[in-house]
Formats: sequence, C-alpha cells, structure tokens
Amino acid sequence: MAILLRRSTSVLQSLKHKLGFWSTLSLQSSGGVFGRSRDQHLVSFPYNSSSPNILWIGRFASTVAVNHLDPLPFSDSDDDQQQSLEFPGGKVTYTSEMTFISESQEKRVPCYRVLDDNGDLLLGSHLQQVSKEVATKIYNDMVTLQVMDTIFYEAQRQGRLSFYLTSSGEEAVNIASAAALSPDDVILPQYREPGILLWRGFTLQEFTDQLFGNKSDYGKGRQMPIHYGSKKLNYVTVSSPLATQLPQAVGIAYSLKMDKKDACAVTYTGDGATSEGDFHAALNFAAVLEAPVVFICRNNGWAISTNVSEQFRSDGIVVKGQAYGIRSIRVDGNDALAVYNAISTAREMAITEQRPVLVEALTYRVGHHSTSDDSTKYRPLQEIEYWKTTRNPVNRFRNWIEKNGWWSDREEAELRSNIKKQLMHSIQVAEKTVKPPVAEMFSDVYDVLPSNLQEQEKQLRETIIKYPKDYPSDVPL
Ligand SMILES: Cc1ncc(C[n+]2csc(CCOP(=O)(O)OP(=O)(O)O)c2C)c(N)n1
Ligand SMILES: [Mg+2]
Repeated sequence: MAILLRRSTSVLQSLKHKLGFWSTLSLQSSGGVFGRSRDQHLVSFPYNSSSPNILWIGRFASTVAVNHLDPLPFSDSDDDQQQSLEFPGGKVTYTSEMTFISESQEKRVPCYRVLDDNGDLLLGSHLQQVSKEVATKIYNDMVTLQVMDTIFYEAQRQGRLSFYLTSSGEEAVNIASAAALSPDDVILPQYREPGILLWRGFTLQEFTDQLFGNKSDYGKGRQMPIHYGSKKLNYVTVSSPLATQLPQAVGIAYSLKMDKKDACAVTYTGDGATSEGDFHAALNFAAVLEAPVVFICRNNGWAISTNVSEQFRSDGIVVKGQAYGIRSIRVDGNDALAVYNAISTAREMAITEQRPVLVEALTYRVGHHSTSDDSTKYRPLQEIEYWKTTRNPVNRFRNWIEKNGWWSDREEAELRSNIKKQLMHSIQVAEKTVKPPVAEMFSDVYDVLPSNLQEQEKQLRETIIKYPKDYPSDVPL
C-alpha cells in the first residue's frame, strides 16, 4: 500500500512536471478596481426563515473574484513571540489568545450585478462589451426556453408526455452562462439547464424526440424526459442521482489539463444537491488537483419542498469555495449580463491559471419542481409572484436590449409565434416517430449479454405477449 501511494505520488509529480503548470495570472487587488460601491438594495430571498427573508445585493465595480470575505480575526500581533509552527502544508503562526472562528461572517457575501431590476446599467459597473449579436441571441434563446417550457408543460398536462420540468425563472443562468463559454468546454449539467444545449444548437426537434423517447432520441428511450445529452455538443447526459456529475466534471477537467486543451469542464448543481457528499468530494479534488473546472451552483432557494434554510446554515454556497481553497463569487443569477461577465471571467481563470472556480448564482425556481409537484403547498404565492414579475430575468434583459435599440415589439411577437409553430410541428413529428424496439433496453452495456439479462429479456417478451393491454402498443417487439 505504501509503495502504491509513493508510486502514485511520483506519477502525479512527474505529471505536474510534464504539464509545466501554466504561469499564473496575477489577481492582486489594484486600488479602485476592486472597490465596492455601497449602493445597496434589499432583495428578499427565501433564505433563513428564522431571520427576516432578506439579502443584501451590492453593486460591484469588478467582475473579478478576490478575497471578498472579511479577514479572519487574526493578525501578526496574534503571533506568539513571532514563533510559528512548521506544519506539513505550510507555516502556522501561534497565538496565546483562544479564539474560535465564528460560524459566519458579520456581513453576508454580496451579490455581483450590473443591471438593476429595470434593466438599467448600474453606474460604475465593470463589464465586458457585449455585441448586439450576442445580446440578441441571449435574449432569443431565453424566450425560446420560455416558450418550450409553456408548450411542453401543457403537453405533459394533456398526457402526451410522462414528465416534464421547467427552467422558468432561471433562463438567465442557463443562457448567459452558455454564452460565456466556448463550444469546446465540456458541460456536465444537473437537469435544469437545457439552455446550454439550446445555445449550442440542439434543435427543437432533438429536444422533443428526447422527451417523447422515440427512435430519434439519442438515449434510445431509456431515460425519463428531460435527460438530454449530446456528444456532438459536449453536453454529458443528465443523470438522475443528484451530484454525480460533480466529481465526474473534475475528472474530465483533469484530463483536459493533461491534454493541454484550451477548454475547461463546466458543471451545474442546484442548492439542494450541494448536501450530497459528491459535492464536497468534487470541490476538494478540484482544488488539490488544480483542475480547470467551473462549478456553477444555481441557488434557487428550494430543493423541491426543502427551503435552503433547512439545507445548510452557511451563507449559501459561495463561502464553501474558500473552505476548500477555491476562488468563488456570488452573482445575481437573474441578471443575464452579470452572469455572462462572471462566467467568462471564471472560465478565463480556470483555463489560464489551471484552477477550479465556484460561482453561486442566486435565482429562483418560479415553476413547480416538476410536473409531479405542486409548489403552492409549501411556499407563499406572493413569493412566487414577486420573482415572476419584479425579478423576472427575461423582462429585465429585454429592457436593456430595448434601451440599446436592439429589440422591438414586432420582433418579440414574431419570435414567440415562430418558436411556437416550430414546437407544434416538432411534437407532431416526434409523436409519429416509432419507439425504439424492446431489444434496445438490453443493448449497449455488455458486449455479450449475460445470462441473467437474457433471461429477463425473455420474461419481458413473454409478459408483453400475455398482457398486451398493459404495455404500450407502439413499442416494437
Ligand atoms: C441522490 C438523490 N437524492 C434525491 C433525489 C431526489 N431529488 C430529485 S431533484 C431533488 C431536489 C434537488 O434540488 P436542487 O439541487 O436545489 O435543484 P433544483 O431542483 O432546485 O433545480 C431531489 C431531492 C435524487 N434525484 N438523487
Ligand atoms: Mg434548488
């Protein structure tokens, strides 16, 4: 065992040597660049139900993640006679004061934004220029996502789909993060991120075929609806067990590092999924392996009926980055422009510095968790209404592009009606496309089907023949 350990350490070291560890970009604070404006506004967020549901949203002058936490309550004066402990992993100074680190900072980590709720650019915001072409595509895709959600949700209610799950309220995190990435970046989604696929060119027909589990579905109808995936578009198929994608993303990022690719892995997680051990293992692995991975947490306040205050007692997710030695930022997930800026900067850091970055995007799930849920049973209607209207990310971005003269009512009406027509057509096509045959349930895992699975297939076929009414008639035997 010891030999094995020694060997793997030396392999790692030689790998490090081979990789030459990219030169690092200095991110030192330079005067005003990192200065914070104190122009802060109160925004309610479904946090700590015990305390008032209030969160400070601050206006930042910078998009760059720096030490935005207050320093720990230690200074050189704590140094006991200037002595220190030479400890594996670094020097630690002594102190004769017995100080426990507080469980929380006095002030919550502020939230980076550049647009106010009306879509007006906040004075002093530092942001990259976004071209008319990129901005209108961001808007186009956010609207497409909205229309998809409306039509597919209805299709499920009509019994044409078995299940569906909307991204309503989270359109900006979906689309603006995708816009900030390169097509070479490998995406490992949770499940509420179809917008990245949309941005990359997954067609409405491809979405619909997956939802209907027909022969054109790349998953061959084996998965529940919304488990999209595309090899061509570097989008790893959604998997139902929460957080499994996170350590996988670190592995992929590490392989991109070894291959010296100009790309990173980007993985998404909900707030609830961060309670899984995999989240913590992934962050630690990523930090230690210096893997170019961007973790994007969509903190939408709820994990089905579990409020974030019952999920964790930390100041959200952003503070967990520092605990693992990962640079992190909190961003207003309903401000598409801020998301775009934060993710492009995070991506740049991940690749040029070969390090992980954590982005916590504060947003809200406006719809029910899925078609199997009724969220009015566990949260107030006013809360939903507030996020649907005042904090609507699509309207906010529309206001901004309209003010730039890049959008009009006529274009809006044309876009919505056009997408609707395309979707109705896609549904008709998907419904007429045959289902994958029964044999596909057993293929693609083993080269030669093991005897127990051969037996299961035989039994299944016999049962279908015996009880034909209990099985869908459109699945070819
Ligand atoms: C390991 C595991 N535990 C539980 C579930 C059931 N489950 C599916 S979604 C979900 C809530 C996840 O919430 P969050 O991560 O916040 O994502 P959101 O739905 O809010 O986007 C749960 C508990 C699961 N799929 N996998
Ligand atoms: Mg959630």
